[in-house]
Amino acid sequence: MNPAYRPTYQVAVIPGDGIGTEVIPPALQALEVLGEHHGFSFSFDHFDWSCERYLETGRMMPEDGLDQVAGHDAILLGAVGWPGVPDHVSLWGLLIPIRRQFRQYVNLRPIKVMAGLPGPLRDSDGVDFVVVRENVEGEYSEIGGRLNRGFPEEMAVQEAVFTRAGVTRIVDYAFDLAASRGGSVTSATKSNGIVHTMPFWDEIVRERAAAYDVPWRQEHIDALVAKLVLRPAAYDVIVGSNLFGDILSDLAAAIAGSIGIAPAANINPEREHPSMFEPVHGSAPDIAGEGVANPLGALWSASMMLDHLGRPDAAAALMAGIERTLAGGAARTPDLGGTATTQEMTDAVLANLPLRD
Ligand code: GGG
Repeated sequence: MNPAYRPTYQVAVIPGDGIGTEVIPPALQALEVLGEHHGFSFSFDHFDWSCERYLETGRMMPEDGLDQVAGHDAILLGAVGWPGVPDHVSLWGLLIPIRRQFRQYVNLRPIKVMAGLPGPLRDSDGVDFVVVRENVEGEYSEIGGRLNRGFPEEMAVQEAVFTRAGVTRIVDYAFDLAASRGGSVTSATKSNGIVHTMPFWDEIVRERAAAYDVPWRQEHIDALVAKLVLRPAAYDVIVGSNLFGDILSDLAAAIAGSIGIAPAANINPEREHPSMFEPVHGSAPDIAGEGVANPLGALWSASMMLDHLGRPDAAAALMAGIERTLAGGAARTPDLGGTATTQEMTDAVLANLPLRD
C-alpha cells in the first residue's frame, strides 16, 4: 500500500438527547487524535435526530433517515430519551429501527473492573466479562396490542419472538467469542417459568454448545443476577435475550463502578450494513447541561468502533488512555466520586494516550 495513503472512515454521528450531546464530542476528539497518529482520518456526518426533533416535527428522524446513514462505515450514537416524549416512542423511533434495519443482531457490552475504580462490591477483583445481548428479536417485539382501552377489562398483550435462526446466531457468536478469549459461556434463561420461548432457547444453546470445545452452563436469570453480585469474577461471556441482556449489562456496569463507563457495540457481523456504537447510559436529564457527564462510556464505545473498523492498535491506545486516567485518579467526574467536568476528564484521557509520533 502507498505509505502516503490515509483511508478516511465515514461515520454517521447521532448525539441524540441530553448528555448524549455532551459525551459524543469527546469521542470525536479522541478519534481525530488517534487517526492523526495512526495514519487514517474520519469524515463525520452529523444528524440532529432526537426527542427535540420529535417535538418539533413529530419524528425522531426523517422518513428516509435509515437511507441517509446506510452507506456509512459506522454509526456513533449518544443517548436517546427525554422527558415529554414517551420512552417507547423515542426508542422505537430511532434506536430500534437502526438496530433492526442494519441487522445489528449482536449487542456487545463488555465490562471490566479497572485499577483506580473499584466497584461497590467486596469481591470484584479480576472482573472482566462481556454480555452478548440478542439485539433484534426476543421480548422487544411489535407483536401484541391493547384492547378495551378505558374499560375495567382493559388489557395489553405482548408477544416475545424467538426464532431458531436468531437464537442460533447469537449463541454461536457467544461461543466464538468465548473461544477467542479462552473463556466460558453462561446462558441466561428462565425456562422454569417461561414455558415456550425459554426451553426453546435452552435447547438451541445445548445443541450449539456441542459444536464447541468451550465450557458452558446455564443459569436462571434470577439466580444469575444474585451470583453476579456475589462472584462477578466467575463470569466470562454471558449470552442473553434482548431483555435479559439489557438488564444484565446495566448490572455489569454498576459492578464496575458506574454506568457512565460502560460501552456498547451493536454489530452486524456480516458487515453488510454499518454497525452502531453507543455508551450504555441514557440521556440522564438530571445532569444534562451541567457539563459533568462521564465521557468514558462514549470513549470506550469509540474504541470498540476502531476495533470494528480494523484499527486494533488505535483501539488499544484509547483503552490504555482510559485505564491510565482511571488508575491516575486525578480526573474523575461526579459519578466516579470526583469534581471533574466532561472536558477535564476528556483532556486527561487524551493526555494519557500512548501515541505514535
Ligand atoms: N445510549 C444508549 C441509550 O440511549 N439507551 C436508551 C435505552 O433506553 N436503551 C434501551 C435499549 O438499549 O434497549
